[in-house]
Amino acid sequence: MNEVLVNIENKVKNGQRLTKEDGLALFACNDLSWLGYLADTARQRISGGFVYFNVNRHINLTNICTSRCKFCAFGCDKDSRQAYGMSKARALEIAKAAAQDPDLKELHIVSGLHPEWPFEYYLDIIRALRAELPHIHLKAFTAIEIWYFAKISGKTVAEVLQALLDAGMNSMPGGGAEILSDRVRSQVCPEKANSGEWLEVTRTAHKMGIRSNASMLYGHIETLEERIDHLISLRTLQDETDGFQTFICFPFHPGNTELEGQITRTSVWDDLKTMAISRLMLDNFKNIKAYWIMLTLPIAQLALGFGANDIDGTVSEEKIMHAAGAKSSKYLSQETLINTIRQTGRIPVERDSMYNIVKVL
Ligand code: V47
Repeated sequence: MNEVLVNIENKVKNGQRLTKEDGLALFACNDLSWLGYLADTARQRISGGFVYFNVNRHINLTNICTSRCKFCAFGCDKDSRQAYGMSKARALEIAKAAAQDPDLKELHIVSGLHPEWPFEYYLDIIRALRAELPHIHLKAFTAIEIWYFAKISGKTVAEVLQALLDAGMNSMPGGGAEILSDRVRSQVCPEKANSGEWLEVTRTAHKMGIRSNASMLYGHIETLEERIDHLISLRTLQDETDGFQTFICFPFHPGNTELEGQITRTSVWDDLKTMAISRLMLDNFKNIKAYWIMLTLPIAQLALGFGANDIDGTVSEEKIMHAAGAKSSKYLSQETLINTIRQTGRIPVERDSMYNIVKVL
C-alpha cells in the first residue's frame, strides 16, 4: 500500500479528520476490501454495533413540478397523463390507513414544486395530519420545498419553517442536495435552489432546532472531486449546527429521465466505494443510511459492511425512484428488514425518527 493510504489508515484509526486530498486518494484506490475495512472501523467507533430501521410510510402529495430536474422521472407538467395532486382528504385517508399499523412511527412527505398550490395548502395538510395522528412523526419537505414555499408565499425561510412547526411538522428529509456544486446544478436542476440556498435553508432549520437529513445524488454528470467537495460542505455545516441526523447517498437511476441513454446506472463497485468514502469523510455524522429502495436490498445489506448503520424503513409505496426504473420492491416488512440485518451478524434496532431506540431485536 502506498504511503498516502497508510497515512489515511492511521488518521482513521486515530480519529483524525480526512482532507479533500485524502478523499480523492480514496476514490483513486480500488482496494475495495480495504476501503470496506476502514469504513467499518469508523462505523464501529462512531455508531457502534446496532443497525437501525424504522416503520414509515411515504406520501408524495403531487408529482406536478415546476423544477423538472433532468435526473428526475417523477416530476411532470400539469397536463401530463401521469400528473396528480392529492386532496387533503386523500392524504389523510392514506395516512390513516398506514396508521392502522400500530408500529407506524413516521410519515415521510416529499412532493413536486406545484405551480398553483399556495403555501397555505401544505400547512393545512400538515395541520390535518397532526390533528388526526398526534403520535406520528411528520418528516416533511426538503430544503428545496422550503425554499420554494418562501418564494411563493413572500415569507422568509424562517417564517415558513416556523409556520410548519406550528402546524405540526417535526423534521425534514434530506433530499434536494443532489451535488452541491453550481456547475452541476446549472446543468441538471437550474430551476431550483442553488447550493448556497440549500445550505442556508438547512442552516436556518437547524438553528431553529429542526433536525434534518443530508443526501448526495451521484453517478450523473458530477466529478469525483465534486462528490468530495459535496461531502466536505455537509461536514462543515454539521460542525456548525450538529443538526443532521443521517446521510443518504442516492445512486442515479437514469430510467425515464432526460439523461437516459447518456448515462448508465452506477456499478455496485462505485456504490460501495461511495458509501465507504462517505462514512470516512463524514466523521461528524453518526448515521449513514443504505437506502434499500435505491440500492436494492442485496447491495444495501452489503453496504452495512461498508460504513452504513441504517437501512431506512418499511417505506411503503415509494414513487420517486420507481418512476426512474428502480427494481426494488415498493415496500418491505419489518421481518424482512430484521432478517436482512441479522444475516450480517449485527443487531437490528427499530428506531424512531429521532434515532431513539424503540426495540432492540
Ligand atoms: O432529492 C430523484 C433523488 C431525492 C432520482 O431523508 C433520484 O430519510 C436517483 O428526499 N435517481 C428525493 N435519485 C428523495 C428524498 C428521500 C428519500 C428517502 C429518504 C430520505 C430521508 C429522503 O431523490 C431527490 C433526488 O436526490 N432522486 N430522482 C433518480 N432518477
